[in-house]
Amino acid sequence: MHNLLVIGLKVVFLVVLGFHVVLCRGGCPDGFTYFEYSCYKIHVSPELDWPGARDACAAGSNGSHLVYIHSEAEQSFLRGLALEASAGSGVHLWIGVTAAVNGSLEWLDGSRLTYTAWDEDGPRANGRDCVRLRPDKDYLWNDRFCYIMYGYICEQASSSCHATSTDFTRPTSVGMAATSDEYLIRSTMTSSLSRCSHVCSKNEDCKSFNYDVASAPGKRTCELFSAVFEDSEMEARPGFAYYKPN
Ligand SMILES: [Ca+2]
Repeated sequence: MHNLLVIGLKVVFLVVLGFHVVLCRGGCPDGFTYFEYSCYKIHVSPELDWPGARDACAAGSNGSHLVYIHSEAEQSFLRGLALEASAGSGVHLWIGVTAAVNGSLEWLDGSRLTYTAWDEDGPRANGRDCVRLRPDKDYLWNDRFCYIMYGYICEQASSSCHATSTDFTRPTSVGMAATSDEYLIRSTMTSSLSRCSHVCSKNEDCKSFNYDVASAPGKRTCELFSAVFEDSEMEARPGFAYYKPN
């Protein structure tokens, strides 16, 4: 009976361990959903005006912001997440697009809209300085007055569970097209390419790194790897450049 208890505890321990590893994959906090190196959370309530939603997201960790949508894949992922989160109730959701001083719409970080998914109306402007995903139009984009109260989507960079330097030598596998000897070991926000390169050079386990060249300066993701990826695999990552230190 005693032995059975010990075996039982070992099984529980292994299950907990396995669960932990699954949680680490993608490196998203509880309540967030991982997709292509970002973590997303939809807030259905309380509904907020656009500035309120912006501030609520910015209060989060790891460079959290109102969501930026840069591809058809990301738009499609968010549509699915919105359908799940609103469970058919059809909540409108603010995203991180607003009008600049000159009136043109841009991302919250000042970058241009390189990808858009407007509904058939938009953008209409005329004081509609903020942008929502509208459930009645398949979560396509629609510009709205910023004072209207809607739900919202926050996004932040995913990070490895082993993000501290003491844990640096413990690789965390990520769900990209990786073979068993290819690991993401750390993902962090960084200010520049040289900073990312410096961080890699200071860690003997860092064999190569990815640097996000699409985001605004100061909000770029630096991903360090413990093993070398093939260039062809890195090219599958839009907006990132792959580097191998000398
Ligand atoms: Ca994004």
